[in-house]
Amino acid sequence: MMKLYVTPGSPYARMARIVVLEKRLESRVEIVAAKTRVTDSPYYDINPSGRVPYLVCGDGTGLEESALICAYLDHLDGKPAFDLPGGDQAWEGRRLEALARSLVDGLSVWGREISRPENERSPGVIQHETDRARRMVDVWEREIDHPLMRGRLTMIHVTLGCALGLEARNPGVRWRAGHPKLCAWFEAIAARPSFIATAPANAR
Ligand SMILES: N[C@@H](CCC(=O)N[C@@H](CS)C(=O)NCC(=O)O)C(=O)O
Repeated sequence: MMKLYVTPGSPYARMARIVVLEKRLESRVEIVAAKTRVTDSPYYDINPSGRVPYLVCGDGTGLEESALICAYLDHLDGKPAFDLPGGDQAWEGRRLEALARSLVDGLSVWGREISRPENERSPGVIQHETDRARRMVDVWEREIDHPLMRGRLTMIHVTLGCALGLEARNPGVRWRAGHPKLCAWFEAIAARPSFIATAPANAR
């Protein structure tokens, strides 16, 4: 049995949880709640970086980084489903994945900031991430028409879906207004059972 360490609100951990469900790996991967961002958490003995997601494979090897963990899980059966396209579309796929990751990275910095006690928050960081997210959502309203975004589910979709899903965790993340195509795209992906089962709660 493998162990996947997660926190309920982490978008990165959510990507791995989605792959577990989409690939029907529930019986092979135990989901374990990790205690992150506290002094001396016992979790640091398991994963010294203290980050989630973290996958402990059957032989005890530990893997960090959502992209690596998702690829590992996806390849277990020898029939990967979420890999980016190859051939002519390879660079386009990687470009779009990077764009989705850039959005989730910025929203995560913002989310981390608002999870601090109020007197420790940086208004400058929050403003910077608010502005970045606004610009990037405008970009995504155009990119969402890209044929790759309308094709089979890949890590690009999973990453973007988890980024946009952060609206449930941060009331400042209001990406919907003025972005009807992105809204329609998101509604479809958010309705997948794997997305419903891993949807972040409002509580931080
Ligand atoms: N690049 C990493 C990012 C993982 C990450 O930043 N996870 C956050 C939760 S969203 C975390 O574990 N934070 C705990 C900490 O910083 O101590 C990935 O893709 O897996």
